[in-house]
Amino acid sequence: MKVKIGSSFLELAQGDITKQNTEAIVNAANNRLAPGGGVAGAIHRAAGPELWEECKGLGGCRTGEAKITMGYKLPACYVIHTVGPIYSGEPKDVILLGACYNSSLKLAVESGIKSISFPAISTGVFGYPLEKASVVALKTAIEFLKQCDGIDLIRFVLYSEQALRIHEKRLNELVEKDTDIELIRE
Ligand code: AR6
Repeated sequence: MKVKIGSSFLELAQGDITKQNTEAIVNAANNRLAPGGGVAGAIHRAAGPELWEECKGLGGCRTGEAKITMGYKLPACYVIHTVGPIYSGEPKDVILLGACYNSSLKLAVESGIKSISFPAISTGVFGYPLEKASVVALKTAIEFLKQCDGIDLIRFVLYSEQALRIHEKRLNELVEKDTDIELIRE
């Protein structure tokens, strides 16, 4: 599914984030920026050991913030590492998850990156329910594209078909409510 917001595109795809050819991919990292399980493990394996070598020198990353590295053996030139909240059910979850998307996109623009792929941050090991996280992710990305024209493409890469369906449902709801979002039929 693909939509247009101003002159930028936002799309949803099912797949593996390590295979994406956008200029940057986003890593759902931990505070140490160490290789872990899930997306982080897959990204570090595909990028090779140099990625961890570079991460070691960055002094970690606070929850909701973002850091950038090279992509090494990945098809993407850059990895933007952001640390999602561990789901608590409190209002701060929404603020911190939104901050992850915002700080990653801001860092991308500052770095001259025009296309970026995101996984569903915090929805694995960190336990954020997909239904709730998808609303925060999509609304934050759409709001960013409306306010800033530095990014041409945001791709959400969902690992499972169920995660893709949830995001499609949410995005369809947003398209219906907001005339600034144009559905692209391919
Ligand atoms: N491509 C795209 N999505 C994926 C992939 C992949 N290759 N692999 C898993 N997912 P998680 P978190 C989905 O746990 O919840 C790590 O150990 C997965 O199905 O990777 O933010 C870190 O080091 C889920 O929907 O990230 C941290 O300690 C989503 O990606 C911690 O886990 C996020 O799952 C971060 O936890």
